[in-house]
Amino acid sequence: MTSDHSLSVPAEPYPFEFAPEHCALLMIDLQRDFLEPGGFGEMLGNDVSQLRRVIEPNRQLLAAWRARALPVMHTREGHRPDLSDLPPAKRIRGHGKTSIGDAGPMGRILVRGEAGHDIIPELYPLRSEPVIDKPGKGAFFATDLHAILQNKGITQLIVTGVTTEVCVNTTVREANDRGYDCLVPEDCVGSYFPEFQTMGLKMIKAQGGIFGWVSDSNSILAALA
Ligand code: C5J
Repeated sequence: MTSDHSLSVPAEPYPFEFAPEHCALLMIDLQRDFLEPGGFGEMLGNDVSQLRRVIEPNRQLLAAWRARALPVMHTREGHRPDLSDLPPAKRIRGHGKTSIGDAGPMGRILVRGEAGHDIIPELYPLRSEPVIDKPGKGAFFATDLHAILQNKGITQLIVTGVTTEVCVNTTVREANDRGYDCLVPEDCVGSYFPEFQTMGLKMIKAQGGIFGWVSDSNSILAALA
């Protein structure tokens, strides 16, 4: 796709107008430890089915972006194996028995290079798709994401992934402050907690779209068709 034509997606609080070639699909933290049965998320007592329902709509959106050679980026939350980029406050937060860097069911928890830290096979990045390793919840903090987006002329983002109220919301807020328009398809983002899913989406679209827009994958796919 080479022209700068604009498409319109029905969304809340009002339609999202976007130019596909300037709009990246940004997939947040679709990592094995968060989504897979037997991973760290489930070990903590979370119901991973609440997150796994996002896999199929994300797969369809990813296929559509790839089919049109549009920009796709992925993020992973995690830390260096020596934990030198892990703030002590983050390590001890929650006073759990197991914390970041400890041995978990799929390797050391949230450590780069470990099996659980990697992206689920269903949505695995292509070699051509940048993977942003982020130490925080937001994808812009201590990463080169902003530079990569600027270099590619990207001004709009479709933000998907997990979890809605934590890394998705933080990233949307960071992106909004940097001047990006963000659209969040509600079926492509997930939370272990249904009430946070609802409120996380409401917070984005409230007050005239204070952080962005909310829609769904079918509406985006229909606009692209
Ligand atoms: C993400 C988290 N990815 N909930 N992390 O949301 O700690």
